[in-house]
Amino acid sequence: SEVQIKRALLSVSDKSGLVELGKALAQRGVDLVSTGGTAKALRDAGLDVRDISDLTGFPEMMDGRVKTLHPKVHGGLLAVRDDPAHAAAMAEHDIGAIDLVVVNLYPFEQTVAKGAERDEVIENIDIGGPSMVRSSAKNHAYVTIVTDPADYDTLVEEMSSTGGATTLDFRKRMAAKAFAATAAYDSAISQWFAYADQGEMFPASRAMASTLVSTLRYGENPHQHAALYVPRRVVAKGLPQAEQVQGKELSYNNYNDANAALELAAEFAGGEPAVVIVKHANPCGVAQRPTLLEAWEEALACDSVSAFGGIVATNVPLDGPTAEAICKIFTEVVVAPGADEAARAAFARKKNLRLLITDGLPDPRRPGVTQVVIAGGLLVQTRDNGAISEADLKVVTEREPTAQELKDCLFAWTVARHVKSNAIVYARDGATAGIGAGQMNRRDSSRIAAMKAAEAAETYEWDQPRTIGSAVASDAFFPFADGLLAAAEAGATAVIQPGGSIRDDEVIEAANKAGLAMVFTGMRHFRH
Ligand code: 93A
Repeated sequence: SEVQIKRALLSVSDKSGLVELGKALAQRGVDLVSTGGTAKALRDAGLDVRDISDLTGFPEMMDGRVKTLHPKVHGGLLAVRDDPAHAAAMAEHDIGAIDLVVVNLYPFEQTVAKGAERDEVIENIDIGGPSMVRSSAKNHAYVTIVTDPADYDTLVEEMSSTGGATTLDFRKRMAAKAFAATAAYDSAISQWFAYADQGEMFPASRAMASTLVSTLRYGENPHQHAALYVPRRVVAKGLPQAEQVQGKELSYNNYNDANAALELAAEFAGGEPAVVIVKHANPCGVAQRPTLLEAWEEALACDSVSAFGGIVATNVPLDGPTAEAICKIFTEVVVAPGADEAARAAFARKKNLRLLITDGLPDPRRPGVTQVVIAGGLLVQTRDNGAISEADLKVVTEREPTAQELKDCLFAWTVARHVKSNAIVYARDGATAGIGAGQMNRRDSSRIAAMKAAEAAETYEWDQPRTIGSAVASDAFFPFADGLLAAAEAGATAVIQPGGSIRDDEVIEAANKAGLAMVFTGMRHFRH
């Protein structure tokens, strides 16, 4: 099963390692044949090489589009040498066998990545190269295909140990790698065709091609298997890049929840200290205050029952007093862009608490894609990185929101986009007062949020729930007035929502009657 290498066809865009390989082959007396640029590189290094036009009897033409697409090439690659009929065809048409093919392709992905114009991208779709790769890989019983410069050394070693041949085992391995390379190449091309007009999606979805970081003990449930991957191109640093200072290994659910907390904390990057407490991927308390300790206490007060066993993220480095306070309740994970000595010392007493220090905060507005596997398919979409500013808000009620109401509206809105739909978030003075998540109708979410606020008032012995005088955010429009009225009943005085329901008029009228101030964002933030 060893095949002696007598003739090699070299045609490479990435010319690294080419000359060394050429020399090694020449030393073994291999007949070298090459395409234009590759032949020139070999000749410049003083090697004897034949032009492909010599072999085909045709010049390289049409700007190089047709160089190696010729029966003299593909006959030499595809012939079953032990088959008398194939051997006869070779003889009849004067086709010489090619034993080794060294090819790497036009740099399609690199051309896209550098932002080239459409014509240049199209020109970098390699046709002749993949054809040779596939012909040789198919016929690996006789032909050796090498597509990766990293394998040149192995090839030379293989030939040294066999007296200038390759083994079937080696050819098989290289063929498998070759088909993987052409498959990846074509998939990059097909994605570009699908997304070329959507700019950001192509590089982001290519970035999803991932590398394994570690397997996890189990998935969402103990009978499920799980692993953590990172994309080949990291767009935003997050948990996989964080330093775990202490605590047990993170579980699948820990990663999922801690990420939800981190992504929401990141919304407050550069602002006053903020604390996010997450349970089951939903925030159960969020607050922003002049000090981190105050922010923690306010966030905790929103739903101290749910905060038990929660995940905490902050937008600023942790300090000692905050760490001491967090340690008072059972916390699974704490994520922050830093922690001072006092904070680290406080957490060190809680052996099981997982403390993660991130390298900054991920940009919430970064491009990217999310994906969901469905039966028989894969749903891919761009990230929900849309954002509104105060200028985009449209006041739709008779009463304008006060400056404080507007501030609370925007805070509630920021939190709401991180809450599973249907999302209702009450906020007052930069802290959530009640969060209703994941209900199948908006009215139930409203009620749950108000109920949480009432429970908090009871726990903390406040005279009234913090929904009184709050702003309420809804991730999607109120389809009926009832959800809005439930919020008014709970004491909200301002409302922020996308608007766009066919019953907007009814909803606005109800808001006016209840004396509410309401703003429309024009942007929906479903999170299912
Ligand atoms: O333009 S092609 O699709 N048509 C061809 O016939 C062909 N033959 C080789 N591209 C072709 N190639 C590619 O040219 C190879 O895959 C390689 O990437 C490149 C090497 O060209 P040169 O030797 O001129 O640098």
